[in-house]
Amino acid sequence: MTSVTPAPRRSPRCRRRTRGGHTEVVDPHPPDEPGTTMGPAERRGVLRVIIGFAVVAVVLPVVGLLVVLRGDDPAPSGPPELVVDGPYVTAADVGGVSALYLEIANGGGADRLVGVTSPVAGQAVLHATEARDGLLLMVPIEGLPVAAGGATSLRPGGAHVMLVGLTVALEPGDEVVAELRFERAAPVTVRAVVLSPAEVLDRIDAAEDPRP
Ligand SMILES: [Cu+2]
Repeated sequence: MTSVTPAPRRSPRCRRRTRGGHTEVVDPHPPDEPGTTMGPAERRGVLRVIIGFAVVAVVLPVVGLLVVLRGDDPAPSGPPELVVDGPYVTAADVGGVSALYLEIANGGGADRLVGVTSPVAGQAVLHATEARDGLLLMVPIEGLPVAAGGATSLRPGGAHVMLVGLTVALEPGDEVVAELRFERAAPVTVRAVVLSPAEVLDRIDAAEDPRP
């Protein structure tokens, strides 16, 4: 009798791979995973990829939409929230002219400095400084914007409040009261210290070269 030994059956999905010069058969069906071509680790890997794509496909457009709706640097709206800091004036003789400098920070909506009064001056005028033909000229301005979420500086060489017709001499160390009026915010009363010309120069140097 001739016995025929049947060839070992092999799953149709078996693959061959060559490793180190010999060929081995790889059965993609683990015994406990009938009908699937992936083991638990592979499935977790695929799931991670799918979840990753879902995050990219869903989350990124939502974030992008929020950025578009809010803008890159969203400015606060609503009422202005002003904080006036560091007010000072220059020393001057009675009848003379002085300048008021300060910083206005705004944590709220846009506003505008529209006027200043002070009991030590016959008139307080908002001035800007402009360069014309190589000269720095002071120019009266109607108002000074204080941007939403921004800050406005009144400083030597820039915008300032000109105190004209001083009713008293302003001596270094004295204090001058002034009231700032805004388009939207309530008036702000400041107490500005009188600085000598040398002290003003020190302030300018400190502002240009801030050190802790
Ligand atoms: Cu001026």
